[in-house]
Amino acid sequence: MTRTVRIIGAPTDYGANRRGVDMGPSAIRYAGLADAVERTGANAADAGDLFVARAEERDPDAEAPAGDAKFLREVEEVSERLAEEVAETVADGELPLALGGDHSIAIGTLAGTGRDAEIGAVWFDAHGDFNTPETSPSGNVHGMPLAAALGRGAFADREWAQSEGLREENVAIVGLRSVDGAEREALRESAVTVYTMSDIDARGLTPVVEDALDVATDGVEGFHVSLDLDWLDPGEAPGVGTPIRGGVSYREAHAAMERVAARDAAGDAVLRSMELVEVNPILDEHNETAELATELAASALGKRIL
Ligand code: EXY
Ligand code: MN
Ligand code: MN
Ligand code: MN
Repeated sequence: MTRTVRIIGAPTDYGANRRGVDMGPSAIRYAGLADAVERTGANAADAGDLFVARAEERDPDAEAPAGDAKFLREVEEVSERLAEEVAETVADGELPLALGGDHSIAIGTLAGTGRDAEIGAVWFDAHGDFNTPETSPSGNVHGMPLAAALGRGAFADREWAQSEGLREENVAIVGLRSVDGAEREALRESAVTVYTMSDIDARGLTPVVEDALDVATDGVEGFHVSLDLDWLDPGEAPGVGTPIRGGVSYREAHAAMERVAARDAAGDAVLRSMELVEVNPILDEHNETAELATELAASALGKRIL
């Protein structure tokens, strides 16, 4: 039976401090996502964009009170809406493909995709996204979604932020190269598996991604792929809000997504959901980061060169 991929836009920048990332869903659609999905043989359905309220006073550079997170209430609203949409999509037997928006949308996708099943996740990112309000140097929630989904720190008291079916043992971060002090300690003592860029340098991309997929599929029903475009080198993906030099190449990113597709096809634990985040079109010359996101999604969904 032909798979239906349901595109869900989450046009939010509440988790970041760079305006423009809320236009990510439009930029990715404009880059031809639906056609790219259909060329993999899947049906593409577009659920449109979630409603995201505009805060009257929106000063993204406003300092968060120490030990707090900026716009957490707004992030909660978006997360709850997105979790509903994702959970319903999965219940309908479709594959949710969420479009950010900053990486705080992962709180909603993971809450939705992990609501009724044990899941794993591969987190492709330059960053750990493992801060909590207490440890964050910026107060920006896009640096916290993985910690939130796993109920770390202050998120232990916030049901809405947690992904019921996700356990640290089934999470693998791939591509880490920028991490904060307390965040590094938290990652070290957690059961999350971290593959840094140094691991990729030493072992090569494919063995690392295969190991990460082993972690994310071990004993679970399905896995989530969270693709932060700042995982790639800024030379390939300039349109991101927090670029960090020394990322993966264009081909390495496609190789990773092709391994995702191969694992999904193997059928033990299927690709249950995916998101493309941190695309900020105003930081781009010719929408190339959105185009890259579209191509990578197609590779993850089974597009082949030959
Ligand atoms: N670790 C820094 C912070 O927490 O503010 C930077 C986080 C950037 C997060 C981007 C989405 O990956
Ligand atoms: Mn439905
Ligand atoms: Mn991220
Ligand atoms: Mn990142």
